[in-house]
Amino acid sequence: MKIFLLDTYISLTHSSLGLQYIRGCALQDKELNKCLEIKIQSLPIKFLTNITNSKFIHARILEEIIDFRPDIIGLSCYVWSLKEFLNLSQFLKVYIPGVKIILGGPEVSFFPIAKEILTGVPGIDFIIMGEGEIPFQKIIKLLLGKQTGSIADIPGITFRKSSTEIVDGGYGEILDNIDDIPSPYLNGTFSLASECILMETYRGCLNKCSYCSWSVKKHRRFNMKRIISELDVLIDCEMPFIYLIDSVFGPNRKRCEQILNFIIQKTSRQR
Ligand code: B12
Ligand code: SF4
Repeated sequence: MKIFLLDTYISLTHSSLGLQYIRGCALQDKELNKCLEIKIQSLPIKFLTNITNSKFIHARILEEIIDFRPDIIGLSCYVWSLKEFLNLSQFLKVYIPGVKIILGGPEVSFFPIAKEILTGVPGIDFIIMGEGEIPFQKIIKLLLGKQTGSIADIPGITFRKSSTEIVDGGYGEILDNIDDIPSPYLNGTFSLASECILMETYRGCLNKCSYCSWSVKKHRRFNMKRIISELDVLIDCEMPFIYLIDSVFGPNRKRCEQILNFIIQKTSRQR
């Protein structure tokens, strides 16, 4: 089975961390590893925004996806890309008959939006709300026939049961131990051609501000050894920007100092 995962970036070129995480977790499953080919592509958002205006740009994006002949396409939706992806999905369904389209990402992680999309956009098959690592692995297993049951048995998948009924899967299971997610920086699957690398040292936020989407995520930390190893690799390959994407930098002073001290020591040795 072939899966094409697509993300967008705004300015600096980078390879999506979310998609690398969900690919890593899917391929970690021994059964899936044997029969899955997953390609990740990140496009500048300008490409997609031009879709409606320029048939040429449109064709170039489609060509790469069509040539890959995916069975499933996963689109990573943020506030800046949802409209464009919904647009693109209509064409993908026409050019790749039978392809299943799965949406994920923060912009589709709320039920009213997920329901509106499934009601109004026939090209979309499934929406995964919240963290994607476990629900993505499970839905792929089911679609491949490697797991019995039905889509409704997998928490976290919102889908169209019939032309009039949409099932709200709510939020799916999350990993308690986020170190179980393979690091794309340590296993060499990230693109060295990127200008910017995203790095997560923990998930969620210790503060619980009611208006913020971060506050509903459970707080979990990556192991310090892993963080230091990732920094080591990224500094060695002279990554121009390492973007720390944590909700707040420094809620834990000791961890903060460990990270900063490592960066200072490592970079001063290299000068
Ligand atoms: C890096 C970043 C940026 C970068 C750009 C990134 C890029 N692609 O070019 C910069 C700094 C430019 C940026 C800008 C903005 N950003 Co920003 N940014 C982020 C940040 C810090 C990291 C994203 C990330 O990689 N996370 C790590 C991965 C692991 O998590 P994830 O992306 O959520 O992915 C998980 C799930 O969502 C899901 N998933 C994701 N994709 C898919 C796809 C499939 C198929 C599946 C199944 C699952 C799935 O599984 C993943 C693993 O669990 C997030 C906050 C955060 N920490 O997440 C905000 C965030 C994405 N940004 C946000 C916002 C609002 C903005 C701005 C609009 C802010 C502003 N007012 O200017 C601007 C955009 C400006 C514009 N021009 O449009 C919001 C988006 C909210 C939304 N509904 O989309 C976020 C969530 C922050 C927040 N909590 O408010 N941003
Ligand atoms: S990220 Fe900021 S706004 Fe959101 S819960 Fe944490 S402290 Fe509050």
